[in-house]
Amino acid sequence: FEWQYLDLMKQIWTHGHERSDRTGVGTRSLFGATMRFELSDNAIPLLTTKRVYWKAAAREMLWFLTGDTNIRPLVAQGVHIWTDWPLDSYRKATGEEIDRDAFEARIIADADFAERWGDLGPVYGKQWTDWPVYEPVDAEPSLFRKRPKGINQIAELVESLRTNPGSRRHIFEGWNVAELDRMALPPCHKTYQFFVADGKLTGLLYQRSCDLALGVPFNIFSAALIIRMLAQQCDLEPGELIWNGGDVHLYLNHRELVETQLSREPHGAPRLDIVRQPDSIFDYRIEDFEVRDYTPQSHIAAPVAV
Ligand code: THF
Repeated sequence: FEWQYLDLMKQIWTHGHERSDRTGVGTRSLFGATMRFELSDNAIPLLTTKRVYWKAAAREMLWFLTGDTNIRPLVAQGVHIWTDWPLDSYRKATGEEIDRDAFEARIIADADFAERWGDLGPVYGKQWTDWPVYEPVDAEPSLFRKRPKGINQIAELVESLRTNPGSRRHIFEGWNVAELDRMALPPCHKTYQFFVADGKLTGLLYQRSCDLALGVPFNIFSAALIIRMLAQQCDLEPGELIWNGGDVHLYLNHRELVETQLSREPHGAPRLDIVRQPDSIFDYRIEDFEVRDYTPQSHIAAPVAV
């Protein structure tokens, strides 16, 4: 499976359009790409040409499912992948030259500080589990009131997979157009669709913007993980993950990572076991996931563009 990733990386590095981007770093991009990953026999798309910290990705997925949008619980678990955005807004707003560790320490130590500076706005978790709904006020039909509880797309998805597996509407969506401007970052992995056939659950992820070197290794693992969790909850076998990328890019400051990784060859076939069957899709814990046969080559560090 991993050659698809390496081939895409090579393709973009050699033929990508060089463009300046929102972050100012500069990228090479290609538009439109597909990768397919087989998930049967517990196979999991975890890259072996560099170590991928899959537990951080799994913790992030569990955090999405809680509906939380504040980085505090992530930071408390040693997951740093979302810190740079709140840190950047804090620095810009206050002018304070606080470093990342000190910022994270304050997020942990001071709940008020975390509430003020640690929130990402209505990003993934919020839209997935509590998509806002507005309804007209009876007495004044031109006024709309926000329903106390929004739509839990994940709960509804589990229900629809169980009761109407043949549906073509098994979707959850992060791209809430009306709320994009309040998000620290509009969703990259924005649409998930599912398909049931022959007792197998296949998932398709459409990702509009894909940081191939840093984000995508996490994103494909996470997407495979949610397919596995949903399959377990719905008594289905895992089928495939189909990953569709829109703007797929390599940041120009990832040259060393790209060259190192392209000089390596994949080896082994990692598996993911889910060792417990929780009562609901919202009750998974990190200890429920065990990866085996994963002997990756060394981690390759690279800076994230904010
Ligand atoms: N913005 C950019 N520029 N790239 C992204 O991948 C990205 N994301 C999320 C939101 N905005 C993004 C954040 N997800 C890492 C991994 C995932 C991220 C952000 C950063 C990262 O730095 N990974 C390193 C270190 C991991 C660690 O220390 O645990 C790595 O080597 O994998 C895509 O969803």
